[in-house]
Amino acid sequence: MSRVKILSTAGILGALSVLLMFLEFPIFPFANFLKFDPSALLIIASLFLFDWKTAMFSLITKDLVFYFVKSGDLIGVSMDFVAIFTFISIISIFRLNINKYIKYVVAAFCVGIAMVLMNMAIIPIYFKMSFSDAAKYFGLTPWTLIITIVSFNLIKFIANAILGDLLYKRIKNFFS
Ligand code: RBF
Repeated sequence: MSRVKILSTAGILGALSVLLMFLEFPIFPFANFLKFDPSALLIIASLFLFDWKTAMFSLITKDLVFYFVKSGDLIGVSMDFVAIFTFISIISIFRLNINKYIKYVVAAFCVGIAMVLMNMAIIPIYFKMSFSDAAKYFGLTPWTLIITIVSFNLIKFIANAILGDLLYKRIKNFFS
């Protein structure tokens, strides 16, 4: 496939994923700033169909368009961006020959750890209170908030990777 065709397909996948982002809902009602949406499945399909660079192009398109049409929440969109960037980067560097589902779980767990650190840095800016005060505000302790963030990212990325993989298998012949 030519470079132009790949880039336009990547842009279309990014634009379609904006629509899926509108389906966002909180998995844990007590931490409603963590919103699940199935849009990462198209970015993951873009990675499997093409490569890391092309998937990054879909991801930048998705979060840029979503920021302008829906959210206006730069921090929220950036957190989604960093989480998906980390996931697709880990999946593309992962060269171990293990079961793909184990790969998804390991990568999703690593994203969970990275996003705990990101949340520790961002929550004081976003909610204007310390991480432990924010935990208290949500009716949690700092540890249960950390477990919530890891669980959220595990669910978000395992679900999106399985769906992205299924979609990839259905459409890959179309692109070869
Ligand atoms: N998205 C993730 O995929 N993982 C996260 O750990 C995560 N943490 C967030 C923390 C804050 C304070 C905010 C505002 C958003 C976070 N998001 C995270 C993004 C969120 O789930 C949602 O996709 C965006 O807010 C776009 O509506």
